[in-house]
Amino acid sequence: MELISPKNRYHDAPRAPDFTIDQAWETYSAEEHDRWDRLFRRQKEVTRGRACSAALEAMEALELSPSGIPHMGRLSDRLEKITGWRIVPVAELVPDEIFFDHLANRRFPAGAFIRPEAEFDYLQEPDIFHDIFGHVPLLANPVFADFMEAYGKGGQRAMRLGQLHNLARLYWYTVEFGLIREAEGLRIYGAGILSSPQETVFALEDDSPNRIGFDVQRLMRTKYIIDDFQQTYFVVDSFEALLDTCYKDFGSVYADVKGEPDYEAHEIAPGDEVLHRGTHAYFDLGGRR
Ligand code: HBI
Ligand code: FE
Repeated sequence: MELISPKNRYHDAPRAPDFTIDQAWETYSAEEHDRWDRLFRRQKEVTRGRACSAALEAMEALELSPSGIPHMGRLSDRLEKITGWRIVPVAELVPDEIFFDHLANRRFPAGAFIRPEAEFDYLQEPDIFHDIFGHVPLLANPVFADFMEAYGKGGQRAMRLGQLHNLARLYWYTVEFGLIREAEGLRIYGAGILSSPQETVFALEDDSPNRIGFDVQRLMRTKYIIDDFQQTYFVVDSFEALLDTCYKDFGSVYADVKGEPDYEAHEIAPGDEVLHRGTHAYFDLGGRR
């Protein structure tokens, strides 16, 4: 029986100035490898027919599988051959400027710890399953890989302009909770959805949330919630469309939204391309049960 270990045994790991640590892959216990396998098998099943095709194809190309917790260095060797990205182990959330610098240099900081059994279904902090199952596959898609580097560079500028909160909303409603239109219908690309069995179904199939066409200015004015399913999901037509928003000068977008009132997470705004007007029934029942 696994000793009741502290939630995150990497919390006090020695770290480099860029907050990276040693993954110490050989220290994962059999229980931790088994937990990865159970998380992987369940999520692989529930994302079938729901994850975007780019993510499903990348999982095969990267040989992600239920064969224990991945070794980030070896996985990075495969990823780097495709888009030049590497995965660097970190203990937990790192300061924004460190995070943006990694992204701007095609390094994705991934938590080295795996969630405790007690938080098998849901945890707020990004553990290795959220980061590798949720975020890493799309880094193998050349256009999304370019978007993530551009996002990192945009984040560094946003910090200098004091506009970080706008860019955090862009990250949240795309990288973490984004949907994409495919020929067969809506599909998921946001890591926060892809790594959550419940939200994978809720985001696509529940009547409760709004589903709205992606509009960067509208999105930057929209509040979000961090401890429950989203009340609104934004839908892009393609990763090229997402990348284009980064090549536009964000400065003008910030100027346009500055001083404009925020939208609540559940609101429909004038001019929205409404793909589904949510009933908000889930939240009227009190949210996370
Ligand atoms: N650090 N390790 C890690 N992972 C994240 O996803 C992360 C972070 N630091 C900051 C952050 N995300 C968000 O605030 C971004 O919007 C910057
Ligand atoms: Fe994440």
